[in-house]
Order: sequence, then structure tokens, then C-alpha cells
Amino acid sequence: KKRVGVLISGSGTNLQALIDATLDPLSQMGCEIVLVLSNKPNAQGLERAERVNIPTKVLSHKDYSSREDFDKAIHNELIAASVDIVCLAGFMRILSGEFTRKWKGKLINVHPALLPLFKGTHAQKQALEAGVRVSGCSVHFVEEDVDAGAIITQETVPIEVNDTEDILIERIKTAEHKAFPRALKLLATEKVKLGDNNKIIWS
Ligand code: 3YE
Repeated sequence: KKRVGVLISGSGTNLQALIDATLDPLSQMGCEIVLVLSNKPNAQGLERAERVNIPTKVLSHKDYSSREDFDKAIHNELIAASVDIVCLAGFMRILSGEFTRKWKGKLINVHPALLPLFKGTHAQKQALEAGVRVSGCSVHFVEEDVDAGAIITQETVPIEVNDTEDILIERIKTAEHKAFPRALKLLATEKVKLGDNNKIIWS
């Protein structure tokens, strides 16, 4: 079984979806969550992990003088827990090139849009303003270039006529809770990997 570390900053609803999937033997995820790490001391997601006895760690980026130092501290915690795969689940920090290179092919993120459209923050608002009639989420490998890594899986949602940003955020969140466990399973069971050319290899 692969050992998974999950990085969070907030409420941890995607973490919960990953916990539910990995604790269900019927899901055959091929992995277990062994560490939940937050950069925010009060992240609600920490309680979700504690409830099911998953070890947690808080590392505040404010305690480090540079992004690289903070990322090194995260890296050390992941190594200490013998983590094989890292999931960013609402983790709100841009990771240094050094960190993304060390975890290349083992580090995934969920973004609330159908990449390569609407990279960056407020992706749902960007979709509404663009007038597209579908959006969704993408689970992708993390590389230094933010939201540009190879896409593992996507889930679409409709955009309805009277949607507000908040309604669309919620609809896409529900899609994320399906797509993220699916992507983690694909990686943990080695159905997908990242090639040297930074493209997905399916087997
Ligand atoms: N880092 C790299 N590549 C990626 N992090 C995430 C995805 C991803 C990544 O594909 N290299 C917004 C964060 C964006 C932002 O500007 N954050 C600030 C701090 C804001 C805060 O602490 O509240 C910063 O300086 O990092 C995960 C998603 C990142 C979301």
C-alpha cells in the first residue's frame, strides 16, 4: 500500500473525500493516508484527520524566512512519515521549484476549473465571467508552473442560467469529491504515471 500525505489550509472537504475513499475497503485505493499537514494552525481539516486517528502536523509558513525553507520543512515531515504520494487538498501555497522537482510524479492537486482554462485564483468566477456553459475540476500533477502540470482526470458540471459564484463553487466542490479519490487511485495503483516529457503515461 502506498503512503499518502495530504496538505491542507482550510475546511478539508476534499481531505474528507480522500479519507472516506481510503477507509472503504471496497474502493481498492491501493493507499492509506499517513499524515495530514496544515500551514494554518486552525484549519478545520485537522479535526477530520484526528477523528480517524490520522497523525497531523502544523507547519506555519509564517515561522520561516523563505518559501524554500518552509517547503524544506514540509519535505522533511513527508520523508519522516515515509510518504510516497502527496495530495494538495485546498492547500493555498505556491510550492517552490525545488519542492515540485523532488516530488515530481508523486504530487497532485485539484483545481476548480477544466484546465487549461481558468488557471489561478477565483477560477469559478473566471468561468462565470467568460460565459462558458460547462465547467468542472481537474486533478493534475504539480509542476513549478502553477496549474500547468499534466491532467490525470477531470469532472464536468453544468453552469445554469442563474448561477452565482457561491452556487458554482459548491457544485464544483461536489465534483472535486468524486475526481480527487479517482485520481489518487489511478496514481496509487500505477494506472497512470508521469513521463519524462511531463505527459501522462497510461498503463
Ligand atoms: N505550486 C506550484 N504549482 C502548482 N500550489 C498549488 C498548486 C500548485 C502549487 O501547480 N508550484 C494562491 C495560491 C494558489 C497564492 O498566491 N498563495 C500565496 C499565499 C496565500 C495564503 O497563504 O493565503 C502564496 O504566496 O503561495 C496549490 C494551490 C495553490 C493556490
